[in-house]
Amino acid sequence: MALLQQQNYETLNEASAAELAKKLNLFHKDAELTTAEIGDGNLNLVFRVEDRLSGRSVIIKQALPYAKVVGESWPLTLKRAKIEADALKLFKELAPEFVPEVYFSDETFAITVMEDLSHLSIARKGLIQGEEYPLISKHLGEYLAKTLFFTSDFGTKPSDKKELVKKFINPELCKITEDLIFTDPFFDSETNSFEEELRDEVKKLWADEKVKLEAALLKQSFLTEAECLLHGDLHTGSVFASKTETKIIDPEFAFYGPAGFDLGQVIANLLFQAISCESKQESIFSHIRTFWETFTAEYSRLWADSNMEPYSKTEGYLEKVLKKYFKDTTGFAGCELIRRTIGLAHVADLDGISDQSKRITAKIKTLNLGKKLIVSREQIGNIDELISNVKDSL
Ligand code: SR1
Ligand code: MG
Repeated sequence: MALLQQQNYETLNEASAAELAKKLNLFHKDAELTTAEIGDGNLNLVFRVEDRLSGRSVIIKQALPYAKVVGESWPLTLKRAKIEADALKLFKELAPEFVPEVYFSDETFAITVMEDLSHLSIARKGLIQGEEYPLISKHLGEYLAKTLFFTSDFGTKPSDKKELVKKFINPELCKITEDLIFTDPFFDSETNSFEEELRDEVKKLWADEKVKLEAALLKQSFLTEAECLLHGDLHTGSVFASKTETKIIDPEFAFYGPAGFDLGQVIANLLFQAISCESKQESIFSHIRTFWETFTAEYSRLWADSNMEPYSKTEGYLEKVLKKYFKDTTGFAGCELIRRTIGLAHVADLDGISDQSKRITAKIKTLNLGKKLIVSREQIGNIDELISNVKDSL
């Protein structure tokens, strides 16, 4: 369906977003619509359209043909909007309580129209402001157990999985991750961005062959291990939360990759809170423990009930798989810690520390913890050991 009777992509504005919502019959014909552009991410436009009369609202998200965070000099595929809409629809089937509903999507206009989650807060912002989300870690563990299991060769027929692998080939967004997470921070690359006070620490990283070898192996895993359909960018800015609800948004980086990548991003992004605010450390450690324990319990339940692989009952197989996921999770968490500290896209948890010397100290701790998780991932055997390694670094 070509929107607004046009065949070619055009960037929406507040007026055309409202017009589109009307054309899609998302509101009553007498609705009085107000629209605001509320996008604060790195890549897309996000419009909230609300009917003043009924209070009903929807979100219209449109991919821009470039990376908003950098500008038009960094062109970016519009195909990511289709990937995102398709991933949201699939994840909604697999974990309905944790994913917003998609009402409409259009590939030409790179548009996804979806449920408005404005009654919730972006978890990163809320956590920074001291909000507490008691169920967020349990929900994230359940969400990932379901999406990672049911898109893998354990939870879907290998022939169907191969169709999904094809559908979610996402080379341009994967390249962003390959560069910004796995490569650039480990070299003196132009995309890096960090305070001068960190230069000596960063130079140590660039010269550390041991860390670089392990980062190379993690990058190789990301490039080659098509284990399951990943969200691909599961930081706390991709999570809406309240005390009772959790919704996972923005899977435009979705592709078939190693399970530990999504798991590691969740853990690293929780860790930014522990690193930036001492008084929150115990609560964050408890979330990380709950996240991992929920993930493994739910994943094990799905394995017992729904695994189609004839080898699934073989003694020790599940344990080996979970052990591998844990090792990868630890390493990928380390990469995320490093790239959000000295790479292109930072996090407000660290950058928002207004006291310069405290901010630099926090960032040095983050870099050192990141390195440790990368190089020691074979030795860190379980979630308690991971947490005690974190504690030693803070
Ligand atoms: C150019 S995009 C930079 C970052 O923003 C996205 O949310 C991803 O995390 C990406 O790495
Ligand atoms: Mg995003």
